[in-house]
Amino acid sequence: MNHRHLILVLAIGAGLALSACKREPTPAETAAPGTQQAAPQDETADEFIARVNAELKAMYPELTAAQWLSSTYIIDDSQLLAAKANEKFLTSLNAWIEQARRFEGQEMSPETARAINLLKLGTAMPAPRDPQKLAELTRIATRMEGMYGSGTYCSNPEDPSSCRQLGALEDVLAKDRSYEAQLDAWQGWHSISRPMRQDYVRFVELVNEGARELGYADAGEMWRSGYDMSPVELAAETDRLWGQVKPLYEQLHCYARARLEAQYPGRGSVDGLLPAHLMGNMWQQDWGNLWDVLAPYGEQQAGALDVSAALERRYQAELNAQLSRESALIDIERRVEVVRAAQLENAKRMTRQAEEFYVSLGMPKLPESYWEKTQFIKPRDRDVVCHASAWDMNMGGGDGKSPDVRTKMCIKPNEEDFFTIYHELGHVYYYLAYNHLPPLFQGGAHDGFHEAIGDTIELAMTPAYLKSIGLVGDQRPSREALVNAQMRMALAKVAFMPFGLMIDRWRWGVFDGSITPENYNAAWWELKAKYQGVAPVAPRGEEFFDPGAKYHVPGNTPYTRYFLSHVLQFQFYKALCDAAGHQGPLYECTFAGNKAAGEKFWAMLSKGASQPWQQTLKELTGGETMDASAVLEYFAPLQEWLRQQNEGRSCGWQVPAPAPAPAGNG
Ligand code: X8Z
Ligand code: ZN
Repeated sequence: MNHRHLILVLAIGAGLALSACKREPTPAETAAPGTQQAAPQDETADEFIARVNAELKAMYPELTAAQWLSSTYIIDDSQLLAAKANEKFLTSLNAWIEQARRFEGQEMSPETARAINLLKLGTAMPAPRDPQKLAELTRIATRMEGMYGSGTYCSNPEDPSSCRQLGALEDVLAKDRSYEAQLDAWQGWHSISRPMRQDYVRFVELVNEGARELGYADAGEMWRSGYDMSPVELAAETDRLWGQVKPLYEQLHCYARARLEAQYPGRGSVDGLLPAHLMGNMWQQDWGNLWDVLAPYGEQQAGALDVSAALERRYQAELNAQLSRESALIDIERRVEVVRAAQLENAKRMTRQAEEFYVSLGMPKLPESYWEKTQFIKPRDRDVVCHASAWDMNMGGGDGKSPDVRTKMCIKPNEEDFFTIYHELGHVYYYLAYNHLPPLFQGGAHDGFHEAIGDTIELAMTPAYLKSIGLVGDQRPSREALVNAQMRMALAKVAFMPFGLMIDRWRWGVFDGSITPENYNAAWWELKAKYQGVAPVAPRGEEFFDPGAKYHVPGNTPYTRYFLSHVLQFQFYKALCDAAGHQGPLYECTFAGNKAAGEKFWAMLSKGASQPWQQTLKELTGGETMDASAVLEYFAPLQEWLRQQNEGRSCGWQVPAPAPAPAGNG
């Protein structure tokens, strides 16, 4: 959620948004029937918050159940139910916020004041009070997310067998080095969001109206208000942090461009920018799939670090084992079943491996219900939202119910998905750690903290750790091996940072009106050029709606959280390495199996959103500010290597001037 809390709660956990990501709204004075009591007249602020906590927890399972269904079984009926459940929730939220006004200016405990503030920031999707508009908003939000989840590109509209969804198109970018095949996959996926454009325009009007009713200038300002500092300060913080890492990114960009130019002579860059379809990833946010093009040293020199290949081999072995138990005359239907059983078994095995890391820190095992209710692989018989998410269905249960936590993914045997499992379990362990808190405090210290938990563990997945779980072979220490290991991490983490920033630069502009619907796509590509140094190879005019091809836009999940997470996770990692007594360079540290580190981590998680994040950060790291110096410390050897590699190259890029407006309107 957005900021800390509610959203998270809901969103992450639930669903409005998905994953630890999502949103909700606000609205009317009167709750829909059955959602809540009218406010007792003589209620104190403490009693009010206790009542909201109870009502929230009581209504939560119905909301999350509807959202889970609509994300794992996309049909009109499930969408209707999800939109309705959301409507009910947002109506209640608006009513609570309205009721909270009575206490403005009154003395109250800091906890209660904090809870009221969290309530106001409770959604990334502030809804207008007008019930008609509120209902319209929930329908649009549900529809956009459904369009994303069921998005399908048919390269030949006459031939159903030519139709592919996101996962298959992503595989092309990940594995196929044909320039044309990648371009087709990239353009194909970016065709699915064209019909979202009108919905998005209306969506922006509605959430802005909701935000204004709550006293914010627009929805973007509301998003920026959830960080225990002013919205202006938060924006400045993101600029400052980006300034710290930008020189490193520019070196990585320069190196990648040179390698691409060698791989695709004459078309490896577009006037110095990286071609959007050649980066191994639909959004150019993670370049890890380009390992075959970008690895500094070959396996002879540096040893193997090919986690995807190892995971694929494991899966094949699982499949062969299952097939060997079948009759030689197995028919096609049965074979499909066996393949799916092997995929499921493999996905669970990957997840168990991730769970083991957390357990090795002294954290609990995942509840049995996690294994029963999670979606591990893409179902065959229906559309789902494959974008990974972690869910807290019931805020820890209680009243005889156990915690119901789940993840929803379409796991494939590759490194990216393997890492994403660790990421998602970070959300799940955060839920489990703060489930003891009152519902309004069940959220991250801020939303960037929620995103950083699993990623902190990813940083501890060193080559030595990967070897210990049998995914890579012997690692002989050498300069070359170090550079390769650092590059592998940089392609995931450093490449991500400008992307983590640009998405909300776009949305902040859309919400504040500086980007208008006539400029949606132009502004998008201008920001892609400015921050990432990425460009499409053919014009992307306003007939397209390229932002809608990234989950978090139709899903309305704020994105600054991921940028902040990519800074924080290095701070957390360093602190946990210290707690584990690590000596030596930061990048060599893994705290796997270290109970002292685990205890410190868990202590932070159990604080949830109950205090300002600065305090929580201080308890873990000793400092109260976000700071990218740990990123630079970690990547120091790589940065030096890149500097040498790039010597004599002219690095950097120019942002192309905006295309001239079409003539013709006088
Ligand atoms: O959306 C996610 C997670 C769920 S919160 C899978 N991430 C961002 C993305 O995929 O765009 C994780 C990293 C960035
Ligand atoms: Zn996440």
